[in-house]
Amino acid sequence: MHSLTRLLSHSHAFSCLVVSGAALVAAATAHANLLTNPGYEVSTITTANNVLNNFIGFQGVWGPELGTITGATGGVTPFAGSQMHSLTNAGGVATQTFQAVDVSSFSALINAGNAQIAASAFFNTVGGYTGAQSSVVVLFFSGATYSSLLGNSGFGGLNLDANPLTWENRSVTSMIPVNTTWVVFQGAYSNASIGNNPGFIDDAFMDITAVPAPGALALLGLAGIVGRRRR
Ligand SMILES: [Ca+2]
Ligand SMILES: [Ca+2]
Ligand SMILES: [Ca+2]
Repeated sequence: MHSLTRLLSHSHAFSCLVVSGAALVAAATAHANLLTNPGYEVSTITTANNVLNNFIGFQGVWGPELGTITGATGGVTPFAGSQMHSLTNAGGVATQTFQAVDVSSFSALINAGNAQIAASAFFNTVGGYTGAQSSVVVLFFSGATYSSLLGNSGFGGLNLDANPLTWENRSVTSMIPVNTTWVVFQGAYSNASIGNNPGFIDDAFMDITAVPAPGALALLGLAGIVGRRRR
C-alpha cells in the first residue's frame, strides 16, 4: 500500500535556475505545468521508493516501480518529442510512476479552500490485446513525508484501445485539501491488464487553478437560473 503512493525529483531545481526568467512568467499563468520533465525528453529517472521516501531529495524526478524512458519501440511512437515513459509489470495490483511536487507556494489559495488541481497524461500500449487499464491520481500531503498523507484526488480506470497508433488521455480534477504542501503525481497501469507487455505514458500535465468559493458558486448558479428564465 505504501509503495503505491511514492514520488521523485532531482533535476527540478536545476532546470528552474536555467530558465528562471521564463519560469517566473509561466508561474503567473493559469496553466503552467507543475511537473518537471513532463514529456520524458530527459532520460533521468529514479525509483518509486526514492521518491516516496524522500520528497525533497527527489522532487521533480520520475520514479517508476519498474520502468524506463525510451524512444519508439514495439510499434509505439512517443505522443510528442522523441521519448516516452515505459512501465512494466511490477507485481501486485499496479505498476506505477511517481513525481513529488512542492506546492507550498500555493498555500494561501489552498488554505482558503479555493485551489483545484488538474492532472492528466496520455497512455498507449503495444498492439494486439485489449483491456489495458491506466489511471492518473494525485496524492495530497501536509508535509514532505509520505506519512503526512491527507488523501487523494480519486481516479478511474481508462480502458485503452488495442491500437498502438493511438494515444488516449486520462485526467482527474480535485479540490486540494487544506494544509496540503506537497502533492505526488501518480501514473499507473493495472498489472493484470497489461500482462507482460509495456504500458507507455507521455505528456503528463498538472496544474493548480483558483476556483470560486462556495458562496460565489451559489451566486453563479442563481445567475444561471435567471439566464434560463430569460430564454
Ligand atoms: Ca515525449
Ligand atoms: Ca506494483
Ligand atoms: Ca492505443
